Amino acid sequence: MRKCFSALLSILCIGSLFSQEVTRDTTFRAEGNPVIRYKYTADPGAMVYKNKFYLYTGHDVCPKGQERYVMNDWCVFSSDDMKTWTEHPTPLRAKDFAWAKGDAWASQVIERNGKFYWYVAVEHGTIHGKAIGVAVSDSPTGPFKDAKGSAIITNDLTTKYTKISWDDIDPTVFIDDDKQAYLFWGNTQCYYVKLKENMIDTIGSIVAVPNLPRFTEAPWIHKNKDWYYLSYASEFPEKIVYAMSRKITGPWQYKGILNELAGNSNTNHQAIVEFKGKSYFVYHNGGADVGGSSFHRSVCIDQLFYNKDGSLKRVQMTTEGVSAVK
Ligand code: FUB
Repeated sequence: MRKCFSALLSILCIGSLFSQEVTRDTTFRAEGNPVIRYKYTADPGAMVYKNKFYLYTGHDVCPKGQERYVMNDWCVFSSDDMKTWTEHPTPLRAKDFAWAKGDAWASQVIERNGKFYWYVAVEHGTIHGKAIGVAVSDSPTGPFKDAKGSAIITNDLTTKYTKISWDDIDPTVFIDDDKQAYLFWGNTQCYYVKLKENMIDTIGSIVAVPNLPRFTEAPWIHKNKDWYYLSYASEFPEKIVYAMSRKITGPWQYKGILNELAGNSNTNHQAIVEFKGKSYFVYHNGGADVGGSSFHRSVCIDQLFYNKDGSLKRVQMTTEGVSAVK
Protein backbone atom coordinates (compact mmCIF):
# COMPACT_ATOMS: atom_id res chain seq x y z
CA MET A 1 0.00 0.00 0.00
CA ARG A 2 2.79 2.40 1.04
CA LYS A 3 4.69 1.54 -2.18
CA CYS A 4 1.59 2.23 -4.33
CA PHE A 5 1.08 5.54 -2.58
CA SER A 6 4.77 6.47 -3.08
CA ALA A 7 4.62 5.57 -6.76
CA LEU A 8 1.49 7.66 -7.23
CA LEU A 9 3.03 10.57 -5.34
CA SER A 10 6.16 10.24 -7.42
CA ILE A 11 4.22 10.49 -10.70
CA LEU A 12 2.16 13.43 -9.46
CA CYS A 13 5.07 15.26 -7.93
CA ILE A 14 7.75 14.83 -10.55
CA GLY A 15 5.37 15.95 -13.26
CA SER A 16 3.79 18.93 -11.57
CA LEU A 17 4.06 20.05 -7.96
CA PHE A 18 7.80 19.49 -7.75
CA SER A 19 8.45 21.78 -10.68
CA GLN A 20 6.22 24.68 -9.72
CA GLU A 21 7.52 28.10 -8.75
CA VAL A 22 6.68 29.28 -5.23
CA THR A 23 4.49 32.37 -4.93
CA ARG A 24 4.13 32.83 -1.17
CA ASP A 25 6.00 32.05 2.06
CA THR A 26 5.52 28.42 3.13
CA THR A 27 6.62 27.24 6.56
CA PHE A 28 7.44 23.62 7.42
CA ARG A 29 9.25 21.65 10.10
CA ALA A 30 12.33 19.62 9.10
CA GLU A 31 11.97 15.95 10.01
CA GLY A 32 15.68 15.18 9.66
CA ASN A 33 17.46 14.58 6.36
CA PRO A 34 16.53 15.38 3.63
CA VAL A 35 15.45 18.75 4.98
CA ILE A 36 13.02 19.55 2.15
CA ARG A 37 10.73 16.70 1.16
CA TYR A 38 8.09 18.24 -1.08
CA LYS A 39 10.47 19.11 -3.95
CA TYR A 40 13.97 18.23 -5.12
CA THR A 41 16.68 20.70 -4.12
CA ALA A 42 20.39 20.60 -5.04
CA ASP A 43 23.69 22.49 -4.93
CA PRO A 44 23.19 24.24 -1.58
CA GLY A 45 24.72 27.59 -0.76
CA ALA A 46 24.32 28.85 2.80
CA MET A 47 24.60 32.27 4.42
CA VAL A 48 24.06 33.53 7.94
CA TYR A 49 22.76 37.08 8.23
CA LYS A 50 21.38 38.83 11.31
CA ASN A 51 20.98 35.61 13.29
CA LYS A 52 19.09 33.81 10.53
CA PHE A 53 20.25 30.85 8.45
CA TYR A 54 19.56 31.29 4.72
CA LEU A 55 19.69 28.26 2.47
CA TYR A 56 19.89 28.83 -1.29
CA THR A 57 19.39 25.84 -3.55
CA GLY A 58 18.99 24.73 -7.11
CA HIS A 59 15.80 22.93 -8.07
CA ASP A 60 15.82 19.56 -9.88
CA VAL A 61 12.79 19.11 -12.14
CA CYS A 62 14.01 16.34 -14.45
CA PRO A 63 10.98 14.57 -15.98
CA LYS A 64 10.40 11.06 -14.67
CA GLY A 65 12.33 8.43 -16.64
CA GLN A 66 15.01 10.85 -17.86
CA GLU A 67 18.53 11.21 -16.50
CA ARG A 68 19.84 14.73 -16.97
CA TYR A 69 19.97 18.00 -15.08
CA VAL A 70 16.78 19.97 -15.68
CA MET A 71 17.04 23.09 -13.54
CA ASN A 72 15.22 26.33 -14.30
CA ASP A 73 15.16 28.33 -11.08
CA TRP A 74 16.67 28.66 -7.64
CA CYS A 75 15.00 28.52 -4.21
CA VAL A 76 15.55 30.30 -0.90
CA PHE A 77 14.69 29.00 2.57
CA SER A 78 15.33 30.59 5.97
CA SER A 79 15.36 29.36 9.55
CA ASP A 80 15.95 30.78 13.03
CA ASP A 81 16.53 27.40 14.65
CA MET A 82 17.42 24.82 11.90
CA LYS A 83 14.11 23.01 12.46
CA THR A 84 11.37 25.39 11.39
CA TRP A 85 11.97 26.57 7.85
CA THR A 86 10.25 29.01 5.56
CA GLU A 87 10.48 28.74 1.81
CA HIS A 88 10.16 32.18 0.23
CA PRO A 89 8.75 33.00 -3.21
CA THR A 90 10.97 31.91 -6.12
CA PRO A 91 13.71 34.56 -6.02
CA LEU A 92 15.66 33.96 -9.26
CA ARG A 93 15.43 32.02 -12.52
CA ALA A 94 17.96 31.29 -15.27
CA LYS A 95 15.74 33.32 -17.62
CA ASP A 96 16.29 36.42 -15.43
CA PHE A 97 19.73 36.60 -17.07
CA ALA A 98 18.81 37.80 -20.57
CA TRP A 99 22.20 36.68 -21.94
CA ALA A 100 21.80 33.09 -20.67
CA LYS A 101 19.91 30.26 -22.25
CA GLY A 102 19.09 28.13 -19.20
CA ASP A 103 20.54 25.69 -16.65
CA ALA A 104 20.15 27.16 -13.17
CA TRP A 105 23.18 25.32 -11.77
CA ALA A 106 25.13 25.79 -8.54
CA SER A 107 25.27 29.14 -6.79
CA GLN A 108 26.14 31.11 -3.65
CA VAL A 109 24.78 34.27 -2.03
CA ILE A 110 26.97 36.69 -0.06
CA GLU A 111 26.24 40.02 1.62
CA ARG A 112 28.29 43.19 1.13
CA ASN A 113 27.36 46.68 2.35
CA GLY A 114 23.72 45.69 2.90
CA LYS A 115 23.26 44.23 -0.58
CA PHE A 116 23.00 40.53 -1.40
CA TYR A 117 24.92 39.15 -4.37
CA TRP A 118 23.91 35.83 -5.89
CA TYR A 119 26.62 34.19 -8.01
CA VAL A 120 25.25 31.54 -10.35
CA ALA A 121 26.33 29.16 -13.09
CA VAL A 122 24.18 29.09 -16.24
CA GLU A 123 24.53 28.15 -19.90
CA HIS A 124 25.58 31.20 -21.93
CA GLY A 125 23.30 32.14 -24.84
CA THR A 126 25.96 33.21 -27.35
CA ILE A 127 29.38 32.21 -25.98
CA HIS A 128 29.71 28.43 -26.09
CA GLY A 129 29.67 26.81 -22.66
CA LYS A 130 28.77 27.55 -19.09
CA ALA A 131 29.22 31.00 -17.58
CA ILE A 132 29.02 32.75 -14.23
CA GLY A 133 26.61 35.61 -13.61
CA VAL A 134 25.62 37.65 -10.58
CA ALA A 135 22.25 38.93 -9.40
CA VAL A 136 21.63 41.49 -6.67
CA SER A 137 18.90 42.30 -4.15
CA ASP A 138 18.34 44.53 -1.12
CA SER A 139 16.94 41.53 0.74
CA PRO A 140 18.40 38.06 1.38
CA THR A 141 15.15 36.56 0.12
CA GLY A 142 14.99 38.65 -3.04
CA PRO A 143 13.62 39.22 -5.54
CA PHE A 144 17.01 39.32 -7.28
CA LYS A 145 17.83 40.87 -10.64
CA ASP A 146 20.82 40.56 -12.96
CA ALA A 147 23.44 42.92 -11.49
CA LYS A 148 25.73 43.26 -14.50
CA GLY A 149 23.73 42.58 -17.67
CA SER A 150 26.44 40.19 -18.86
CA ALA A 151 28.44 37.27 -17.51
CA ILE A 152 31.37 37.79 -15.13
CA ILE A 153 33.14 34.69 -16.42
CA THR A 154 32.68 32.99 -19.79
CA ASN A 155 34.17 29.78 -21.14
CA ASP A 156 36.44 31.54 -23.66
CA LEU A 157 38.39 33.08 -20.73
CA THR A 158 39.57 29.68 -19.51
CA THR A 159 40.11 27.54 -22.62
CA LYS A 160 43.87 27.81 -22.15
CA TYR A 161 43.51 25.71 -19.00
CA THR A 162 40.94 23.18 -20.16
CA LYS A 163 39.09 22.69 -23.43
CA ILE A 164 35.84 21.50 -21.85
CA SER A 165 32.85 23.85 -22.04
CA TRP A 166 31.54 23.19 -18.50
CA ASP A 167 34.55 24.22 -16.42
CA ASP A 168 33.11 27.66 -15.58
CA ILE A 169 30.56 26.53 -12.97
CA ASP A 170 30.07 26.32 -9.21
CA PRO A 171 30.96 29.85 -8.07
CA THR A 172 31.87 30.52 -4.43
CA VAL A 173 32.74 33.98 -3.14
CA PHE A 174 34.68 34.89 -0.03
CA ILE A 175 35.48 38.36 1.38
CA ASP A 176 38.83 38.26 3.14
CA ASP A 177 39.69 40.16 6.35
CA ASP A 178 41.23 43.00 4.29
CA LYS A 179 37.84 43.30 2.48
CA GLN A 180 39.19 41.92 -0.80
CA ALA A 181 36.57 39.64 -2.40
CA TYR A 182 37.59 36.48 -4.28
CA LEU A 183 35.50 34.48 -6.73
CA PHE A 184 36.49 30.79 -6.91
CA TRP A 185 34.87 28.33 -9.31
CA GLY A 186 35.62 25.42 -11.60
CA ASN A 187 35.15 21.95 -12.96
CA THR A 188 38.24 19.82 -13.67
CA GLN A 189 40.34 22.90 -12.89
CA CYS A 190 39.74 25.23 -9.93
CA TYR A 191 40.16 28.97 -10.62
CA TYR A 192 39.99 32.23 -8.71
CA VAL A 193 39.90 35.90 -9.59
CA LYS A 194 39.65 39.02 -7.40
CA LEU A 195 36.43 41.05 -7.46
CA LYS A 196 36.12 44.82 -7.24
CA GLU A 197 34.23 46.27 -4.28
CA ASN A 198 31.16 46.55 -6.54
CA MET A 199 31.17 42.70 -6.51
CA ILE A 200 30.36 42.50 -10.24
CA ASP A 201 33.67 43.29 -11.97
CA THR A 202 36.92 41.36 -11.78
CA ILE A 203 40.42 42.66 -11.03
CA GLY A 204 43.52 41.20 -12.71
CA SER A 205 44.00 37.79 -14.23
CA ILE A 206 42.32 34.49 -13.58
CA VAL A 207 44.52 32.15 -11.50
CA ALA A 208 44.38 28.37 -11.95
CA VAL A 209 44.75 26.92 -8.43
CA PRO A 210 47.48 24.23 -8.31
CA ASN A 211 47.78 21.17 -6.06
CA LEU A 212 44.14 20.23 -5.54
CA PRO A 213 44.30 16.49 -6.23
CA ARG A 214 41.45 14.93 -8.25
CA PHE A 215 39.52 18.21 -8.33
CA THR A 216 36.13 17.72 -9.96
CA GLU A 217 34.01 20.75 -9.02
CA ALA A 218 32.08 22.54 -6.25
CA PRO A 219 34.79 24.59 -4.49
CA TRP A 220 33.65 26.24 -1.24
CA ILE A 221 35.86 28.60 0.75
CA HIS A 222 35.46 29.21 4.45
CA LYS A 223 37.70 30.39 7.27
CA ASN A 224 37.96 29.26 10.88
CA LYS A 225 40.40 30.96 13.26
CA ASP A 226 43.61 31.41 11.24
CA TRP A 227 42.92 28.71 8.65
CA TYR A 228 41.37 28.99 5.22
CA TYR A 229 39.59 25.87 3.96
CA LEU A 230 38.94 24.97 0.33
CA SER A 231 36.56 22.04 0.20
CA TYR A 232 35.61 20.53 -3.15
CA ALA A 233 34.02 17.58 -4.92
CA SER A 234 36.58 15.00 -5.97
CA GLU A 235 36.42 12.19 -8.57
CA PHE A 236 33.08 10.96 -9.96
CA PRO A 237 30.87 9.79 -8.34
CA GLU A 238 31.93 12.53 -5.96
CA LYS A 239 33.13 12.61 -2.43
CA ILE A 240 33.96 15.93 -0.73
CA VAL A 241 37.61 16.51 0.15
CA TYR A 242 39.39 19.56 1.49
CA ALA A 243 42.64 21.51 1.63
CA MET A 244 43.89 24.08 4.16
CA SER A 245 46.01 27.19 3.82
CA ARG A 246 47.18 30.17 5.87
CA LYS A 247 46.30 32.48 2.95
CA ILE A 248 43.32 32.49 0.63
CA THR A 249 45.67 32.53 -2.34
CA GLY A 250 47.38 29.34 -1.14
CA PRO A 251 49.54 27.32 -1.15
CA TRP A 252 46.86 24.76 -0.29
CA GLN A 253 47.72 21.64 1.62
CA TYR A 254 45.52 18.69 0.71
CA LYS A 255 43.97 17.08 3.82
CA GLY A 256 41.84 14.22 2.45
CA ILE A 257 38.21 13.15 2.56
CA LEU A 258 35.66 15.28 4.37
CA ASN A 259 32.45 13.57 3.27
CA GLU A 260 32.26 10.09 1.76
CA LEU A 261 30.32 9.02 -1.33
CA ALA A 262 26.61 9.41 -0.77
CA GLY A 263 26.00 6.33 -2.91
CA ASN A 264 22.63 7.46 -4.19
CA SER A 265 23.79 10.54 -6.14
CA ASN A 266 26.82 11.12 -8.36
CA THR A 267 27.23 14.59 -6.89
CA ASN A 268 27.36 15.81 -3.33
CA HIS A 269 27.89 19.63 -3.55
CA GLN A 270 28.61 21.19 -0.12
CA ALA A 271 28.40 24.49 1.72
CA ILE A 272 29.93 25.16 5.14
CA VAL A 273 28.77 27.86 7.57
CA GLU A 274 28.73 28.62 11.26
CA PHE A 275 25.41 29.47 12.94
CA LYS A 276 24.74 30.22 16.60
CA GLY A 277 28.00 28.60 17.72
CA LYS A 278 27.80 25.42 15.62
CA SER A 279 29.36 24.54 12.27
CA TYR A 280 27.14 23.03 9.61
CA PHE A 281 27.90 20.92 6.56
CA VAL A 282 25.15 21.39 3.99
CA TYR A 283 25.12 19.01 1.01
CA HIS A 284 22.83 17.10 -1.28
CA ASN A 285 22.22 13.42 -1.94
CA GLY A 286 19.72 11.32 -3.87
CA GLY A 287 18.16 9.97 -0.72
CA ALA A 288 14.59 11.28 -1.04
CA ASP A 289 12.02 8.61 -0.19
CA VAL A 290 10.12 9.39 -3.33
CA GLY A 291 12.16 9.17 -6.54
CA GLY A 292 15.54 10.35 -5.21
CA SER A 293 18.42 9.99 -7.70
CA SER A 294 21.43 11.78 -9.20
CA PHE A 295 18.98 14.05 -11.02
CA HIS A 296 16.38 14.30 -8.25
CA ARG A 297 18.53 15.45 -5.37
CA SER A 298 17.73 16.64 -1.87
CA VAL A 299 19.55 18.99 0.47
CA CYS A 300 20.69 17.60 3.83
CA ILE A 301 22.37 19.25 6.81
CA ASP A 302 24.72 17.68 9.34
CA GLN A 303 27.14 19.11 11.87
CA LEU A 304 30.80 19.74 11.10
CA PHE A 305 33.48 19.32 13.77
CA TYR A 306 37.08 20.51 13.97
CA ASN A 307 40.10 18.73 15.44
CA LYS A 308 42.36 20.67 17.83
CA ASP A 309 44.92 21.29 15.05
CA GLY A 310 42.28 22.91 12.84
CA SER A 311 41.79 19.92 10.56
CA LEU A 312 38.22 18.74 9.93
CA LYS A 313 36.63 15.59 11.27
CA ARG A 314 35.00 13.46 8.60
CA VAL A 315 31.30 14.31 8.29
CA GLN A 316 28.83 11.75 9.51
CA MET A 317 25.84 11.84 7.18
CA THR A 318 22.69 11.16 9.19
CA THR A 319 19.01 10.67 8.55
CA GLU A 320 18.20 12.37 11.86
CA GLY A 321 19.71 15.66 10.69
CA VAL A 322 20.54 18.42 13.14
CA SER A 323 18.73 19.40 16.31
CA ALA A 324 17.05 22.71 16.95
CA VAL A 325 19.25 25.59 18.11
CA LYS A 326 18.03 28.40 20.33
O1 FUB B 1 23.56 20.77 -10.45
C1 FUB B 1 24.36 20.77 -11.58
C2 FUB B 1 25.79 20.43 -11.22
O2 FUB B 1 25.84 19.20 -10.52
C3 FUB B 1 26.47 21.41 -10.28
O3 FUB B 1 26.93 22.56 -10.89
C4 FUB B 1 27.54 20.55 -9.70
O4 FUB B 1 28.15 21.06 -8.54
C5 FUB B 1 26.81 19.26 -9.48
O5 FUB B 1 26.14 19.26 -8.26
